[in-house]
Amino acid sequence: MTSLKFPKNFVWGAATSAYQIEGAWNADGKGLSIWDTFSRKPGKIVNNENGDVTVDHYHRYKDDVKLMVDLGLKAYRFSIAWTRILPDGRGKVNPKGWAFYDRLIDELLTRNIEPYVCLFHWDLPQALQDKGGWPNRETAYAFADYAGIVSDYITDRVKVIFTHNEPWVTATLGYFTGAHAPGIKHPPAGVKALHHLLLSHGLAYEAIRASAKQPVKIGITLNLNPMYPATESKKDRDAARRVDTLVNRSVLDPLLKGTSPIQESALSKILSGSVIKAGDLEKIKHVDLLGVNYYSRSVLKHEAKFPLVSAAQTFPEGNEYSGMWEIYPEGMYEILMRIWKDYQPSCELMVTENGVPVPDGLDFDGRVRDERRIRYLQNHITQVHRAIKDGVPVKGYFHWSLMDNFEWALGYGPRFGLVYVDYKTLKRTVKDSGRWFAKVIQDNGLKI
Ligand code: GCO
Repeated sequence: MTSLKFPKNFVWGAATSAYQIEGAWNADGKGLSIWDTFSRKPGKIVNNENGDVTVDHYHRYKDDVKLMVDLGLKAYRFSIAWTRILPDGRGKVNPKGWAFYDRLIDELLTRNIEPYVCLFHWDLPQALQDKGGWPNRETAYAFADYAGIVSDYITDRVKVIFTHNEPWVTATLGYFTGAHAPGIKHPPAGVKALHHLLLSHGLAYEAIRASAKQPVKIGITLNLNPMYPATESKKDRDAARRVDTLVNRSVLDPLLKGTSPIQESALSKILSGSVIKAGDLEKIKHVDLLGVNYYSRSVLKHEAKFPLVSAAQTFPEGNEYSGMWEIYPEGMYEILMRIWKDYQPSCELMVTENGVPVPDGLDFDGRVRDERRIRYLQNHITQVHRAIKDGVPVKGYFHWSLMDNFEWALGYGPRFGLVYVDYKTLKRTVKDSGRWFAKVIQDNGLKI
């Protein structure tokens, strides 16, 4: 047995997002978001489920913070629903909506859990979508205003703010493939959305800096996915490289280097003119803390029938898969090393999401024996440790998710939590993986 120790003050946490856990979709003056609207359209979500109630965190937040205490979490990453603060995206603040986050932040701090606040986890105000949503450049300015308002409220107590969670997913699934809200299938809209999301990060960075009451770290969280060729052929290697540009470099380059790979990629062909205006890239390149969400890798082969990328994903036999993705722990190490080597970032790095869906259930004795998740965590956390040992100063690790919740278009099927939720009674039960993770936190390390 080897004992792996993590650096002193390593931040162990868990993550959630507003629409996935809060429920209370129209409580206390909250406005409609694109997920409220989208989930009402028949056929968009598995079983036509929605987040109206989900796990009712809005009313049960005190109990949920107690669960975080039981797990020994040092930090909790959650998102603010824009429509609770500004029901129409702009204009007057809704004091009752703000009061919820005010209470939550106080509760966390009383319990010595550091709040890591994310401003946007996909729930755009419907009123802004009605004006064009993220493909409309104006939305970036609305976001910056909202960021400044929230920063003014929370920075007396909050020290870390993420602007966005996975802008690539917001843009691509929301506007390019339409699998997520607002369900638009228009590739040029997806490309524009991504640029405006990144621009909004830069504008929000300035707005937060201007209104913050103390020095705060301003970050962004990215879904990063190492791309591998299915074979060593030049065609497959080129296919993997193209997809890497679209998924990883399209966000990393602007944020960490101030350049954009869009012009050199196939995406430029579908745009008439450039969406990137003079000065934009300069604005985007400000990050104090880069959050890496790592779940899986993709294996790609050349496939001419897909026009933009000429690539298709393959699922090699013999590899391990969960209900959603391949399980590939080494990818965690590889993505962290790659960021470190290719970009030499001056910002801090953290893993802000990592986890696996497991079809968990309560055993007759009331326990949830989710050995597969324990194994997943053990293998991935080991890879984080390996990256630290090899010189990447990773500052923290957040598990996705604190508790089972609404998994977007997949509804309540996939369970990602350390805490099991019975969706009928909303009773919470800490899973075996939760106890295992609590021990890792307590020991600041693990034995393998
Ligand atoms: C994401 C989101 C989460 C998901 C999780 C599992 O990374 O897609 O941040 O909201 O629920 O990743 O798919």
